[in-house]
Amino acid sequence: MRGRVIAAIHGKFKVYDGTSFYEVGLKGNVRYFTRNIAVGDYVYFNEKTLIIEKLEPAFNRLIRPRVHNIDQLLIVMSIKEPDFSLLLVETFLTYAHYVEKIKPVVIISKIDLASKEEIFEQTTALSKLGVPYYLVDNLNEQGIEEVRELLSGQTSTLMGQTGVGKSALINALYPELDRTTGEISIKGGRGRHTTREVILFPLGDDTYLSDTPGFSSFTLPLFQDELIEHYPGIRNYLGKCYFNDCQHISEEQCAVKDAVARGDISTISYENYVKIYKELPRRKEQY
Ligand SMILES: Nc1nc2c(ncn2[C@@H]2O[C@H](COP(=O)(O)OP(=O)(O)OP(=O)(O)O)[C@@H](O)[C@H]2O)c(=O)[nH]1
Ligand SMILES: [Mg+2]
Ligand SMILES: [Zn+2]
Repeated sequence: MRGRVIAAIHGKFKVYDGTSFYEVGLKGNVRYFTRNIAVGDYVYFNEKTLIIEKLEPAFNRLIRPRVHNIDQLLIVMSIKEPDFSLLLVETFLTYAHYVEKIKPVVIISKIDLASKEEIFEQTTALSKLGVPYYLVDNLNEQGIEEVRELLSGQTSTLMGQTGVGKSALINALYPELDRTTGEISIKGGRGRHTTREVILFPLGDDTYLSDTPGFSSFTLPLFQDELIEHYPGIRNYLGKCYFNDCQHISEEQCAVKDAVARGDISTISYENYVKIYKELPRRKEQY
């Protein structure tokens, strides 16, 4: 039998074959499997013994959230509570480009909490980056139909800080899934019903959506000199600077800095790039 892993619980896996659900396990030398199988993987298992026999290679693997074979990354960012952060959106977009074969979209949630002007400021920044975005109010079900259409026939995963409304979005899309959502405490700590596990929901017609735990910080798995290849907006200027190995920080005749001066790249976006660059490790020289 071939099925898709939709949840992983204490070394057991819940698998869906398109019609039924199975709880399958591992036997023998399993270290390879436990280290490699994640939600979203396709596995072959024995229907009688319920033992996984083979793992199909994944076409992509996200480490955080840990989920495999994902077509679309839904980056959820609330306009407020917590505050919108272009820096985080750009970090996630960089990650999506690094992962490969995944299409990122940004979902701005909690639009009921902000004015049109505040929303416009953020959507303008996203347009400049060339990333598609959606606006939703999960509680009053605004913009939900558009997201539902986006999901059709795809495997999508939610990604975002804790409390931005990922589980609430699933509830608005598919009330029958009945996701518990968290109340954010006044101190801005974790919600009481914060999502703890990655879970993939089969929604019919080859459509899958995964809910994931939120996080408060995210570090890119990149060295400094790799950032230019993946950073949204800035990556379009790769190879256009005077110096081949230009990092767009303090070099002369830099196409990126020219683009900032012209307004083609926003100053905020460029400052975010520099900030992230400085926090990444430098690649060790190899001789
Ligand atoms: N005003 C408003 N509140 C929302 C909206 N979406 C979610 N919320 C509230 O925000 C809080 C957090 O929502 P969750 O869906 O639990 O957030 P989450 O992203 O799943 O959080 P984690 O599971 O911790 O990662 C809850 O109190 C929701 O009711 C929205 O569109 N508007
Ligand atoms: Mg949640
Ligand atoms: Zn440059």
